[in-house]
Amino acid sequence: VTSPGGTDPSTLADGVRSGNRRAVARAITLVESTRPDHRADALMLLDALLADTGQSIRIGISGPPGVGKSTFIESFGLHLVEHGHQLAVLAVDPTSTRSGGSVLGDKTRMAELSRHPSAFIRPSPGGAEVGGVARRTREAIAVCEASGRDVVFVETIGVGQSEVAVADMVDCFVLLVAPAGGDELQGIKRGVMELADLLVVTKADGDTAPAAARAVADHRHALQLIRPRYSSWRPEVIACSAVEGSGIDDAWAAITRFADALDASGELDVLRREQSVAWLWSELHHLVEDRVRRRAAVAEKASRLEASVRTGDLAAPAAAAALLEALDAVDSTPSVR
Ligand SMILES: Nc1nc2c(ncn2[C@@H]2O[C@H](COP(=O)(O)OP(=O)(O)OP(=O)(O)O)[C@@H](O)[C@H]2O)c(=O)[nH]1
Ligand SMILES: [Mg+2]
Repeated sequence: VTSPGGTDPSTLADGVRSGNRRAVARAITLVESTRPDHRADALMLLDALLADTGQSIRIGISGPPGVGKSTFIESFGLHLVEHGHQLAVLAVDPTSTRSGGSVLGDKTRMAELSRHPSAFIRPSPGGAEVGGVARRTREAIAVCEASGRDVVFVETIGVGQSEVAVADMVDCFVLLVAPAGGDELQGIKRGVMELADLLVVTKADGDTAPAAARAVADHRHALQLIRPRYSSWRPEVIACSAVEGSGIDDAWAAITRFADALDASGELDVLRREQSVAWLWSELHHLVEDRVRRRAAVAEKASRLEASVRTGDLAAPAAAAALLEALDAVDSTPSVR
């Protein structure tokens, strides 16, 4: 049995655990593969790595296009690796929907970080929808942790459901916001604000410094109206200039305080357990969906039912129940192949 790199899963697991970059890259390619035989290998790999996962701090980084995510990750990331951390940067966006380009397209903005031996940067796999990319990102996090990374960034563009998907797989969700307040603040969806454990106002330098200071005050005020997600942590707002390097250490200090507070209260443990259970169910959901698509007869029925649901001729729950029945029928028929 061989994986995309021509290595069997247990050898690949050894390579990952030893921190070998090529092994890590190949392991992530394996978990991202949609081929059923690769999937079997990926499950063996993940099982072999399980005992070595969970020890990193997982940080989600989100924000609207152009807010300064890539620049922040470069400067924050360099700060961390210079302080001895082993960093991984993963992205959750379907590259096709990105205006500014994927993490890979950002190599110029993350030039120094991407060359640093203590940083591992992995672009988002292209072509897939958010759900599919998020599904594999959890597994990529596990691979990175097993390879000895103690800080994992998961970057997502702040435009859709991807924030929720990312917030569901990280410990700390950092939302980057532009140096603008007042009415413009309304532009940030309340639902996204509610996910944030830390708000970072970017570009707190030069001409935009005064606006950044006002934005900090406005966001602090706005956050008071939001019910905190944890009893041990109230979301904080800081200002930061990736260009001047100011606020970068504040960001790390806030994240470590967050992690310590949640750890002490036991909420971090609860969060991760709940995330694992949610992962189980979302994976099962995907597996059933995969199965529907792979059984030609059922897939055909699925597109017909989908059309009826779309036109309003059939209710979605009825269509779903009919598909599950069709799947059962196919699966209980002895295969001719
Ligand atoms: N003055 C100033 N400009 C910044 C700062 N951070 C980013 N910028 C500028 O803002 C622009 C967008 O920065 P990016 O880091 O590419 O933003 P992004 O959020 O990654 O953008 P997308 O990948 O397109 O979503 C660039 O022109 C940066 O040079 C900062 O701290 N200060
Ligand atoms: Mg970017």
